[in-house]
Amino acid sequence: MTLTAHSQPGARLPFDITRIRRDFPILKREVAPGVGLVYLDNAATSQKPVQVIAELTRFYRDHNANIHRGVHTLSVEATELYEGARVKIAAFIGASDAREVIFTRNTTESINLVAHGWARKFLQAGDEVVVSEIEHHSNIVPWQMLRDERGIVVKYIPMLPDGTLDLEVARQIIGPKTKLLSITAMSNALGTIVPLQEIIPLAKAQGALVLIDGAQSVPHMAVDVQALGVDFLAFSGHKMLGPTGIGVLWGRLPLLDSMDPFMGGGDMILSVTMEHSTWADVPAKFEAGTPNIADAIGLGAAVDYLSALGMDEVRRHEIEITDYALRRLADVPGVSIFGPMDALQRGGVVSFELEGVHPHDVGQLLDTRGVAIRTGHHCAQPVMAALDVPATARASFYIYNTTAEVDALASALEATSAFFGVGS
Ligand code: 7TS
Repeated sequence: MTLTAHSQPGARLPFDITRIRRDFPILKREVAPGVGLVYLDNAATSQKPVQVIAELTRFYRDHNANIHRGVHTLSVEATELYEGARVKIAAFIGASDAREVIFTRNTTESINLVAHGWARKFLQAGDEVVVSEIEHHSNIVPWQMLRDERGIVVKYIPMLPDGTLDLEVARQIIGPKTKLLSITAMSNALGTIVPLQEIIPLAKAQGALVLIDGAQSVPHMAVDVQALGVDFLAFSGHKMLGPTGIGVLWGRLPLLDSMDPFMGGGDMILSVTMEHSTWADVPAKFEAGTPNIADAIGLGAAVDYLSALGMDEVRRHEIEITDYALRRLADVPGVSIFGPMDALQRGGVVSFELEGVHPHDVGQLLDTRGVAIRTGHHCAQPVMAALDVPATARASFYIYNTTAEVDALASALEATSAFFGVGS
């Protein structure tokens, strides 16, 4: 298929998508002879631009050394690059102090770090952690584990049939026993954007802390931790053009100072005797062992790339392409779309089912036409239970996706529908 920026007459995407696509060599590959790739699985992981790939290569080729421990030139350079990435990431999310940025492996590890370092230390039996029904498993399971270990109570803000949250119930369950509201900014399974500005004050009014799972928001829209007034933000580098194996936990400095380390070892101590040890200051306290130096630096390059585009432009592009996809897919016979139908209420994620065809079959048939989507429960089984489906098919968009690719998805679905005789 020929990829043009705009297949629809009059549809104008706000930035130069042809130029953006040139930065992602993988988008030119074929998945089979003559079958071009249409990559619509960005909620799982994004592709990487040449700028990020080059930064990784440059690091290993010219600067590779361990950090924080050598006086030699390479070690000093590697340390400067690693700490420089921390500063870039802090600015990207509006943090006032780069020490508030802790490098982890991913969102999952960031949330677990709060569960271990903060909740385990400060929560007691009967204390309540409020999450929602639309969370990714990584923001459910750590709290259930702590419930089983410590007797805390996990409460859920329920999902309404349209995939939005029931704010009436939120008002009832967030109360004086709530110590933490841990909530996603955007559902990975349905795309629902959670109205944080309405929910955060409910927790703050009770003196509770707020953790935002930003795995799906930080890559796709401007996120400012000061403006949000939250306490923790967790996100993954690999969903925002960065490498795999690098993530971030941002937390308010006094809170991070008060927390216990998650892991003990090198680089996180101030002093060690045979009797006891004392901890280094934040962020080193939470970065035991040799960290993922190269990938942190790669994430810094990804943040440079996104900042140059402008996160408001990124969001505008995704609203446009999601709006187009919602309208285009609604016209395909047998397709039902889950989640809010307003592109302003959802990120670039469209979850759907094709009547009478298992989502895995949909995914496989689409793959024969080069269209990569995810099928399954999306690590959000409570959402599937609420929808009363075993799985959905999910297309998810990013900065390099075009309306032509949405057309490719729609025609592949039409072919699938015809193949299975849907509606006949
Ligand atoms: N939270 C949300 C909202 C997510 O979408 C994901 C990953 C995670 C947490 C966990 O991120 P990780 O980097 O620690 O794995 N979501 C998906 C997805 O939708 N398909 O694959 C991974």
